[in-house]
Amino acid sequence: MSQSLYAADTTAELALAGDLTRPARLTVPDLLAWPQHEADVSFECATSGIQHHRFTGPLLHDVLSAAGPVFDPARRKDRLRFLIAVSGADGHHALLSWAEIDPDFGRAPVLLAATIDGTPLDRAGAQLVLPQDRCGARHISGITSIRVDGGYTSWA
Ligand SMILES: Nc1nc2c(c(=O)[nH]1)N[C@H]1C(S)=C(S)[C@@H](COP(=O)(O)O)O[C@H]1N2
Ligand SMILES: [Mo]
Repeated sequence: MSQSLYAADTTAELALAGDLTRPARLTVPDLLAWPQHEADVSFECATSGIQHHRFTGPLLHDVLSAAGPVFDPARRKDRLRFLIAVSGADGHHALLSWAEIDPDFGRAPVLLAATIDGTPLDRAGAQLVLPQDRCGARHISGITSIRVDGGYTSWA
């Protein structure tokens, strides 16, 4: 295999899928097209103790909003039934609610990080960064898919 093919094969890509008008496949270089934010985070891991990292990348809210979630953006209540499912290449996954990252509700400054400690994540893939989390478990690395799901409409 040539070097160029090898390089292409190892550039990680993530799928934005689900209830979106503009589903997309994004690489880490694609994430640099959005306004970049920086977060210095400390989190605790049950197995490896306290970790410190500096991440940069766009806000998850900016990237998902650009993909056009199928709610009426003018109606705040319409957004409350939406979930965001984030999955890593190893199958690790977590759910966020849309309201958690929405500026009108939880306003969590969650990043879709493109660099960690100054190193681009082009090959490893984007990483979820939740500066508000005490525990590291939701800092999902090697993200392969983010699914937006507004199907939770069945409560009475
Ligand atoms: N893809 C993936 N991301 C993951 C995990 C995992 O198992 N798979 N573990 C999480 C947990 S439990 C912690 S504490 C942090 C660890 O971050 P570190 O590798 O910088 O210590 O990654 C999180 N992200
Ligand atoms: Mo952990």
